[in-house]
Amino acid sequence: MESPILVTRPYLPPKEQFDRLTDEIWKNRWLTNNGPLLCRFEKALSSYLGLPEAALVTNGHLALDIAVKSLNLQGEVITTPFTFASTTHVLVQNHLTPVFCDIDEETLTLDPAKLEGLINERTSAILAVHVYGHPCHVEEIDRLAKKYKLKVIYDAAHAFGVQLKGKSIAEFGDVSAFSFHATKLFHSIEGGLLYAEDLGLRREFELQRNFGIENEILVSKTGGNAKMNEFQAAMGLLVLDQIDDLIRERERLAERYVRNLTGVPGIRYCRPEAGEDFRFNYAYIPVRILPEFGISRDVLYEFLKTKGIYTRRYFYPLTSEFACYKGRFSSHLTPVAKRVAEEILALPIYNGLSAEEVDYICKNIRQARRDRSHFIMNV
Ligand code: T4K
Repeated sequence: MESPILVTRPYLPPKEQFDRLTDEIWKNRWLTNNGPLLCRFEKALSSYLGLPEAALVTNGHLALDIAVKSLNLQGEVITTPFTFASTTHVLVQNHLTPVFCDIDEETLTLDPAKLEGLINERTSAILAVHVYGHPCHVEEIDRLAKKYKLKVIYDAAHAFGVQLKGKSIAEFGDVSAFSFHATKLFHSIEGGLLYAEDLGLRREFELQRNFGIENEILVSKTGGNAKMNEFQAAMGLLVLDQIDDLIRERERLAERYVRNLTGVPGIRYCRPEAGEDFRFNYAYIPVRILPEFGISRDVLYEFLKTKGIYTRRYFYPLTSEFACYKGRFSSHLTPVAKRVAEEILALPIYNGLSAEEVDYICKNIRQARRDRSHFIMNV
């Protein structure tokens, strides 16, 4: 392959379409602060997701930050260490204590069987992640949250377009927070979205994203700045127009990976079972490199780089093992997450990745397996 294959590339709409919307921005002379494109984007998104209204913000991290602040959480929050930095940092930055719960082998989301034992009088919430767009065990989490009067936030950064039981994934828990970062299936350059069924929380999101300002003379909260600008909204509107086609294209690429890698010993593709009332988004292609593969995940990762294939170890290390948290948490308490983090490899998937490139990636994975004794001798 001539150019390197990266784990992801942003989808870009035709430039003329973006130019048309930037012409509108020039005409309106309105760049941010609840502009007309932002309002249009918010309406279009709510309608696409089947939600009464949803609040756009600058990015996914600030969506989580506003979720945490709006729920007035205290003490401990049960969460997963198998995630991106943002999920754990948002708790620590808000003076909350993350309590790490292990994940289950199938979905790689919080294992509800391990959750109840971590709840105590200091627990105020569960912050779960629909990692790779795999829905969490929402019913069990809901049952425990009701039993112990806990709030539930879903980090839905990867889950745009996912539906469960005929509803948007956003409709589970007290608050769902999405990321629309450029590397995501659906993006607005940078961006985030918050949804809550509760009207009071929705009002709170509006205040939190704009300094707590109610009107010119009334500031009722100490909120920050998490406003989305008009250029982000323009990009988001155009990507939204294509989203169903983008998901279908990814589904075809995912099926090609499955066909190519089925039967390769030691490769386990992690994705939820398709069901009648479940719509997946194919945001990532996470595979686990198991001992039967014959070489480790890291050796495969380095080998693929020599072939111009840049996979990523999402999510390694566990957030509980980050240098900034040294000595604070023990990853031995989450053994499944620890093992999965050492085996996981996110393979390239993005709109515009060709079938031939998928074949090339899989051919090299199969070759690494065939030549495994060579790697072992060279360690
Ligand atoms: N919660 C979870 C569970 C998350 O995964 C994330 C973000 C968040 C919360 C927070 O949401 P945001 O505040 O970010 O909206 C990337 C993304 O930056 C990050 O949004 C994402 N998760 C994470 C899983 O992936 P990095 O550090 O891996 O990004 P980077 O720059 O290495 O890019 C990845 C690949 O994409 C590279 O191969 C280059 C390519 N790329 C990247 C950009 C930005 C392009 O080809 N074009 C581009 O414009 O974090």
